[in-house]
Amino acid sequence: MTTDAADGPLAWWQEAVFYQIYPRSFADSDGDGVGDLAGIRTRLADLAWLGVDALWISPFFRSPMADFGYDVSDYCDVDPLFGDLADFDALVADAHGLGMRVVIDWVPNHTSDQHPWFVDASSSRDSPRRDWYVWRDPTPDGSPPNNWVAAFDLTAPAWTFHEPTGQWYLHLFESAQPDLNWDEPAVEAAMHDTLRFWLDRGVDGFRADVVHGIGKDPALPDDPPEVAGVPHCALNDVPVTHERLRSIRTLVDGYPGERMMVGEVFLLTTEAVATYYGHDDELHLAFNFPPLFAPWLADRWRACIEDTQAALDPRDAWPTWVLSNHDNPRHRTRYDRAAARAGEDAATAAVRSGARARAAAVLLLTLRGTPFVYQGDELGLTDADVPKDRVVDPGGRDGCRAPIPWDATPDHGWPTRPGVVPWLPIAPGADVANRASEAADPGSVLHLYRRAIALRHRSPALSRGSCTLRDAPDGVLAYRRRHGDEVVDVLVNFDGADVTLEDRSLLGASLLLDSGDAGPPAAFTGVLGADRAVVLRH
Ligand code: ISL
Repeated sequence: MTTDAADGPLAWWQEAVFYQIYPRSFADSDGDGVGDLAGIRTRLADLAWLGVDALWISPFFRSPMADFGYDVSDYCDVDPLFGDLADFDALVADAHGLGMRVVIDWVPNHTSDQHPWFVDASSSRDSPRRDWYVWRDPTPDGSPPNNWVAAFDLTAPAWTFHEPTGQWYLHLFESAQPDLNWDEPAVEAAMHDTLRFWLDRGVDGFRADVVHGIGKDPALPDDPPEVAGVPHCALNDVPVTHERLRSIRTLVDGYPGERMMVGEVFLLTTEAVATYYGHDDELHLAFNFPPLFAPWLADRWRACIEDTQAALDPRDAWPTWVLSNHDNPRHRTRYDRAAARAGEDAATAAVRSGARARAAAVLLLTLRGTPFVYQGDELGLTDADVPKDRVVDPGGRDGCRAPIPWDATPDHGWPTRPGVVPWLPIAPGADVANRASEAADPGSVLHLYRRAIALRHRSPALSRGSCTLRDAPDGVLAYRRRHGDEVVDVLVNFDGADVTLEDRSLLGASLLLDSGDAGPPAAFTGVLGADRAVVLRH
């Protein structure tokens, strides 16, 4: 299967490499053990050095932090924990000065229960804002209005009974995150205003949280029994959402400078995700979850690429690729855990774990579509081991949210005030796997990311060319990227043994990048090393 090369000019967000910042864990400027906006500013030069083009910053808005910022109590202000609006403006100005765009999170499906809108709505059944949220009367037997399951605790209903006013309210996530009712025009208008607020401040776009949730079937029907136990947020998929996304698209496109929206469409097939691009009139980009959850197996990745081409190409929709984010174990940890379950012993894991993570980096940065690097993956981090008494997230997602180790000092760049420790423990291996040590080592995974990003930027075939899957031996994924006369082959060996390729046409091709090597580019010998990915040019 081939995807045609893009002809006309691409938008910046199609050619960009994005970098996700989880601000609590990125860099701390004031010693309270939680990262902040001023901390991010001190590290922008490091990100420019890495070569990323755009930052997606997870929520820093006012929040009681029941879901670490995904429970917003004021969409138009910075939580004091992270700084203030002046810090944000300075951050955007500095990032722009370094040639990097800034995309911020937008959480339209739900607010915090401390948001003045919900405080008002829950004050009385007669509140003028009552219908800004989804309320239902008690059922005769006292059970919740339907069988929808909330995220995180799959035994918990997506409903909480509000004693003072005698009705249930809907929440696809925690009870502290009531769902907004987008059927109410005032809600849509108020949420549009929050977009304008940040667009006027100069953001380049938004990552829209659970954006497929902003339409609900008004009948609120039970989920079918065959998906019992699946949270409703992974199932909610109704036509009215598309209408709302078209209005949002018109608003965003109405601003100069190619503003954009990448949506988190947490649906579990690429086919369903693709519909949220509309016909170039809904989301500019959508996250595609099957590759994020795919195991490290050549045939599974081949299927992910085929499915993406089949679903997106007919719409001229531009793919995204994500290996890790703040909600899931880092890819290195996921692949290691799967290998351990399959019987990989510790000695083998010590060799293969890092090599797999490096090969995955080359895969991520050579596919057709916009790659998103999650902070710390460029250091080859694994998840932190978070002891039970330090788990703070309702979804248990603490391991991938560990603070970024900046150097080899005992506090790894997180000096804190007396009596304070960083909000989560740092991942293992930080004496070596830290920014400063890796920056000084040309063989580090950090330098591999930097080389891969630079290669992508200077190669039209990689940044915008067509992608054709090719035949390959078992355990190897092969694809050819082409733009004009430039032809680039990518080979990824998912197995722990060397493979001799029968395709002699690749012999002598110049080796542009080798995941296992820091050395100068050489010629390809025809042998693909264990757990390696290579990029070749004819
Ligand atoms: O975290 C998950 C699995 O561990 C997902 O189900 C996740 O809840 C889903 O991708 C939606 O995530 C987004 O919205 C949540 C928030 O907790 C996540 O951090 C955010 O990425 C609610 O706002």
